[in-house]
This record gives sequence, C-alpha cells and structure tokens, in this order.
Amino acid sequence: MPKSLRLISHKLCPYVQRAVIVATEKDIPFHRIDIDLANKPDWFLDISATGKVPLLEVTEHDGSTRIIFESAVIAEYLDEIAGQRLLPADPLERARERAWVEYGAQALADIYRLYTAPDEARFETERKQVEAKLERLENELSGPWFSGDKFGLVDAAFGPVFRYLDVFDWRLGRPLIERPAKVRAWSEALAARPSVRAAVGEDYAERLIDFIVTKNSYLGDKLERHALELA
Ligand SMILES: N[C@@H](CCC(=O)N[C@@H](CS)C(=O)NCC(=O)O)C(=O)O
Repeated sequence: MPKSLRLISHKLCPYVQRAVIVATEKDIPFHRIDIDLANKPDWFLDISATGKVPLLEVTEHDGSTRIIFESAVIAEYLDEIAGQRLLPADPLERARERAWVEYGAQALADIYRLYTAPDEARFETERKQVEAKLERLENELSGPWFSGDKFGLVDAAFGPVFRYLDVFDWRLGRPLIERPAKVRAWSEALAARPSVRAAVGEDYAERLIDFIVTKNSYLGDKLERHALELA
C-alpha cells in the first residue's frame, strides 16, 4: 500500500463514484478533494493530463508522488493494492468484466445525452438507447451481483448509472425507463450497498437536479416543472 492517496473529485461526477466505491469496498483510506469543474484550479490543471476527474494522487513511502487518471484504471489499481481481488483471476472472466465496465461508461455517456437532449424527439431517441442497454444487461446479469455472489468492478461501474435513473424516477414520481426484472433487482441491491451510498453526499439528488436544470434541456425542464408542482 502507498503512504497516502488523494482522490481529486467532483460532487456529481459518476466516474469519481466508481473509484470511491472500489476504495470503500476494499477499505482503502483516501482523502477526497472536490473541485469546481467550471473553474478548475491551476494546481489541478498542472497535474492533470486530461483536465478530467477523477485523478488519484499516490504518495509512496519515499515521498514520491504519481498521478493516475481514468476511472477504470484507478479502480483496477485500487483493486490490486489491497485485500481480495474484485476482478476475477481467470483471464477470460477478467476480460469479460473489463468489457462490461466499459459498457457502463457508454451507458453514462448515453445518460448524459439523455439529460442534455434539447427537445422531445432527441430525448426519446436517447431514452430508447438507454432502455436497449438495460435490456442487453438483463441477459448478461447473474445476480445478485453482475457476476454472481461476489460484488465486483462491474457493480462499482453501474452504481452511478442507476443512481442517475433513481434520481430521475424519484423526482418524476414514476419510472422514466422501465427496468427489466433482473436489472431492477440488481439496481435495488446497488442502491442499498453501503459503498455505493457513501460515494455521494446527502444533497446529491437536489444538486444533480439543479445542475441538469441549468442545461435547459427537455429533461431539465420536466424536472424543474415537477419540482415546482411539488412545492
Ligand atoms: N473517461 C474518464 C471520464 C471522466 C470525466 O468525463 N469526468 C468529467 C466529470 S464527470 C470531467 O472531469 N469533465 C471535465 C471536463 O471535461 O472538462 C474516466 O473514466 O475517468
């Protein structure tokens, strides 16, 4: 284990959540620093190759530091430095899980397009795209976790995906996208998992809705109007 870890983060970033979930699952201590991505600090730009979070700053016992970026890479690094591996030992199983972690990143990109879609037609196209992704997952899922009895990196990757959908459903008071049965059970298990819950602050849902409302999108408008109706 290195001497210390600093995770450069953002309060809403789903990719940050992946790293936090893995560190929590593995009982790895780390210090989280949330930055403002709309006003990135110079010290962050100096150490970041891509200008994106998460960044993991690793300080070794000799005082040297290294910066690791890309959430999937950070998650695997965290998996390797402590405790029992979340990634399976078998190379083919490992490859399969890495591929589904990437599928999770594609689902996040779909959800970004969904909540920024400017009009109903685009929104509907994006909604169908997310729906199709969930249907495909239904056939791959073992349950209770993605690969069976053991929580793994694919589970960590999908915690933030379902968190988005849970917030939308909660605010709208109905499912925005119907989840197939196994996917529904999986997403409920993820929502109850302590590591997944602890990856965001108490005010995450409100903060996310406020952020989406600033996008002036079709969904942002719906979320805002619903909030006004509830008030
Ligand atoms: N592929 C990257 C994606 C990270 C990413 O897109 N982070 C967003 C926040 S959720 C970011 O830092 N955006 C700032 C920017 O692009 O300027 C990963 O998996 O770590």
